[in-house]
Amino acid sequence: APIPTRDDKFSFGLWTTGWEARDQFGLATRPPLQLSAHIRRLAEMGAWGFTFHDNDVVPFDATPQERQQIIDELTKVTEETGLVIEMITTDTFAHPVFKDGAFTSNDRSVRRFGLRKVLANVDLAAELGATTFVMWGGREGSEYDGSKDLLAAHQRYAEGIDTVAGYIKDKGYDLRIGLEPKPNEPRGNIFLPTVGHALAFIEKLEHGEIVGINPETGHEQMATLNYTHGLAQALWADKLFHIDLNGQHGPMYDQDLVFGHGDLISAFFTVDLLENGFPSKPGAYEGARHFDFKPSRTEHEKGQYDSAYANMEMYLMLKERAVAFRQDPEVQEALAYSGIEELAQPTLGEGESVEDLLADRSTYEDFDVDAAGARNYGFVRLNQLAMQHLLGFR
Ligand code: GLT
Ligand code: MN
Ligand code: MN
Ligand code: MN
Repeated sequence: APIPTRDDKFSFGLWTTGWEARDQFGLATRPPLQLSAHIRRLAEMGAWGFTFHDNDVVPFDATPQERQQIIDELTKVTEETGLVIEMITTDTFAHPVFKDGAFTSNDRSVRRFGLRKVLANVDLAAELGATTFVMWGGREGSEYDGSKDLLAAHQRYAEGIDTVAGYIKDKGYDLRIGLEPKPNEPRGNIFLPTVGHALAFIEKLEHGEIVGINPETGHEQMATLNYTHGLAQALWADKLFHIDLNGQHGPMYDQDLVFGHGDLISAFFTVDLLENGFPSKPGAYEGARHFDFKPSRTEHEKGQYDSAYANMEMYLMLKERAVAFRQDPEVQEALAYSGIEELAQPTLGEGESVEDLLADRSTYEDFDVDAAGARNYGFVRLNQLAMQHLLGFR
């Protein structure tokens, strides 16, 4: 199998490999990883970067001195390993103070505290050279529809994001915000549940130009949505600022499996899009290939790192398959047969007006709908060719 290198731009959240596997029903099954050793190990495995929440490294109640000490250690090991801190995020979900949210809590004093916590980490992100600031509002939501003024909640959410974005601009930081959608868990219903909701929300912001999204594979799939389509719409909107790759088996609790260990066919087409681009707009995605997974609770230290490595290996195996798929002459022929290139042709001709269209009898009055309805698109054959590549039979 292919071996990951830094050129592959793989990145891990420290909360992923480092998850101690404490869950709703059970205690942690493994001890915390030591910060520097953890980062060194990721570097040795071929990762390019890492990301973290403030409280993945600095305890919630640390004194300013303790905080600085930890950040110094982090900076030192980052320099030593040459890894990139490409993204930073803030934990606004673990502490009880955030049980009703940070930006949309009914309690105004909590919202003001939440803003302060986030702004402190925006400064840290800029200081450490991160270019993306992810905001996953896992506690922004409700269990009971009557427990919120739902209009005010959206206004407060927008106010919060705009305050952070405005601060980034005022400070001149080279930083963009990536909102991370999720439909539910931990809240019964989370605000900004899907890529589509988040994209629409951004349009209403005052500083929306530096706000985009960080879609996670499993989160879209929990909502029964197609992750690759979500990425495509975000790319079309120039809003794909970051990605969280992982694995999920359809609508159930958030599994955070290794990338490709859930819906493998979907993962194949995700990699196809990220590596090959669109047929009408080829080219690879330039951002980090960032994994947000959890080593299963059955795994101990060796299994934690084996799981991290498996994400990179899965991605590279799928990349090899996806590139071969696109280069295969028989696939190219099947793509042409399917009319995929024709989709890139504007529906109206150059300079053609609606009046021209209305006057063109061949489009309607004389159009042979039965002949057009009898067309074979060959999508199944095309997909079967993809499966042959995916399974290594071509
Ligand atoms: C938490 C969540 C992830 C988010 C992280 C960023 S926190 O682990 O489950 O999906 O990406 O805040
Ligand atoms: Mn998840
Ligand atoms: Mn995530
Ligand atoms: Mn997660």
